[in-house]
Amino acid sequence: MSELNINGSTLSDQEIDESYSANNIQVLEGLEAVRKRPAMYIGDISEKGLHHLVYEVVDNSIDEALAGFCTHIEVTINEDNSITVQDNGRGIPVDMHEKEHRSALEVVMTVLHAGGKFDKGSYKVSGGLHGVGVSCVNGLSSKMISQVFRDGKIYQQEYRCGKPLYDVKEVGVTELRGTRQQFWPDKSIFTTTIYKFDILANRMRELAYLNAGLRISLTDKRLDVNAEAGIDGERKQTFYSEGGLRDFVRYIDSTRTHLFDDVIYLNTEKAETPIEIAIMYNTSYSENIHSYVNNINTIEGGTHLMGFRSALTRVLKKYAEDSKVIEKLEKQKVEISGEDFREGLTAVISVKVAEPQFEGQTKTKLGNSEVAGAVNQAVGEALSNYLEEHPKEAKMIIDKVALAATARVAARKARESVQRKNPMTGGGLPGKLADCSDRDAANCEIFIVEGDSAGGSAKQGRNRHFQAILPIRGKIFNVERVMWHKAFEHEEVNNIIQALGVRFGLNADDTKEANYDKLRYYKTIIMTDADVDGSHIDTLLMTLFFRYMPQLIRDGRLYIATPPLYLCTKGKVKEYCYTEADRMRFMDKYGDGTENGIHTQRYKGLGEMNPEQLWETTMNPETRLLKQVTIEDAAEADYTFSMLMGDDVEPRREFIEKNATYANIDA
Ligand code: 0RA
Repeated sequence: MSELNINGSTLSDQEIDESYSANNIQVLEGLEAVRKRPAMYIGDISEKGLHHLVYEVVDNSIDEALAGFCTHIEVTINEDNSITVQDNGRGIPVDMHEKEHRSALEVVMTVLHAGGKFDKGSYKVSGGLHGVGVSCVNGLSSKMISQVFRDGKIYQQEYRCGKPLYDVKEVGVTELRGTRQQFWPDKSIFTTTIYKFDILANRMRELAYLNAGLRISLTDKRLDVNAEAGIDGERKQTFYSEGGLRDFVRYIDSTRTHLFDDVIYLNTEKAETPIEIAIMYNTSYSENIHSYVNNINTIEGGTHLMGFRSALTRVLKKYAEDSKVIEKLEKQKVEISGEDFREGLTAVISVKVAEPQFEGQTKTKLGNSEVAGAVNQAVGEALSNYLEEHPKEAKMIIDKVALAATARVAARKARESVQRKNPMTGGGLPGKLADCSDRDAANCEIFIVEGDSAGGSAKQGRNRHFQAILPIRGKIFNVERVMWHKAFEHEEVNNIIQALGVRFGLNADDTKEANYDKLRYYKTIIMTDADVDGSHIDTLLMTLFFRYMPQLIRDGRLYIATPPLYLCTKGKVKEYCYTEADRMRFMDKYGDGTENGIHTQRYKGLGEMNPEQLWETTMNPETRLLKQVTIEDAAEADYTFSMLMGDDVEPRREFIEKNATYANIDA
């Protein structure tokens, strides 16, 4: 057993345990449960769960900001991959807790769900996706140190795996005010304990937009990690937004062409529900609504979104009627549907709900029925006012709605005539598809393969029982730049959709939702060359899935195959290397420092491998490496896709320069 050094005296783990009272042991059992079933509390124990620890701790500081006492939160990734979160709030109370006979700080840190117990005045609105509180983080950390700066003093308590090492004590004086938490995620619990700057930065940016006026800084002190990202010394980014959601929609839409420059904005309270909404119209054809409840991204939507949509439709419909646009459309036998009002709309909706009921598969769907009415009313008022005061912009919106309706009806007619000629409904599969024999989708996977020749190798190399191959010709077209229905006129896109068995536009109200009831494969695997063109095709395909079949990504069914970059040979030893680092390791292991003696074959294309090699390296489930595509942050993904695929060249070039993996080897 390890020994711990506290204040110069050395205590064994056993002594630490024994120095605690009976009522403490009960608490320890609480955190033991967290350690036994971590995934139940923080979702998972992979990279995602690891980063959620930071969000839990930051959420406590956000609550203090929402209560009006904290303006600045500093998050630091330390050199040893521990995390420090420091705020300038009132500091967690340290006085004796009457019932528990110990410091309030200790209760907060060691009792599950004790987070907001002392704060009777204001309700706790944040609390993370899982809302488990900081004690959970403590339980999942091999070490944690809490410091409170209050009344000129520094108070401190330290923990191992959630167990306090000593009572809260004074350790010094300070002029600061606030709370400082440092934790070391337990290596025996998490599959990785290496933090990623970009993942934390995305969430901190989002939080800064969602909480106008709050400054959040993120510092990475790991010099080696920074050097790899091409940064000399410490890396620091500060997130601050004066305009809140107004700035957020501008950020999301920054690489799209605006229909007009205004942001339609409201910030109000209805039925004791704070509601903040920002809306922008752009010339694209997609609808992008990002909704939040208590700073949590509600990807499954819910009552707040329903209220928003119904107010938007109601107000715009009324405006279209009053301006005789509807009459004109009716003469052309075009009826407007709800979705027409949302084409080219980007919106962020943020509500704060005292007792949120989260429903749905991922518990990210708001269920509180009273919120629908509140949002409906707030949006109705604000939007009517805006349209009344801005007739020029109002006309632009209505013209766009009319165009969307006309195009949608024309597209449906075209689609119906195609369907009649070539009935898809009877299971007509694309001619290029080499299907698998198993009919149970749960067992099956489809490879979308770049190029006919690689497609040929894949067909020969595959296990035809459960692996289907669909070759596609080079670059599919960019769905980000065209009206929604245009994609269906494109042969390669149609082949993919038909092969997958996903259906569109079959709902009664002709909505854009895809229907996955007849999905034919549980895994869709994109397989392209390991070069710049291959990456481009990956991106085009991911754009298609993100914009048209996002549920497939959310369900974890989209993957990218990883063909090896090199085959390294030294005598009889052969190794496939999937990264530059793999190759360096091989060199270190087998080289004599000069690279002579070692043979390196660089695979640029899938076609350079024979069917057996392709199976062995890239397709065999036993040995292959698949990258799962995820949407951790929908707003950021929205921004990234519109930036990568949109009209603006400069941000795209910067992004590629920063993220290119192939640049150095293909140069
Ligand atoms: C409850 C009451 C008070 C402060 C806090 C909670 C508090 C909690 C956290 C967690 C991270 N940072 C925090 N800052 C403050 C203060 C009550 C009082 O001083 O009257």
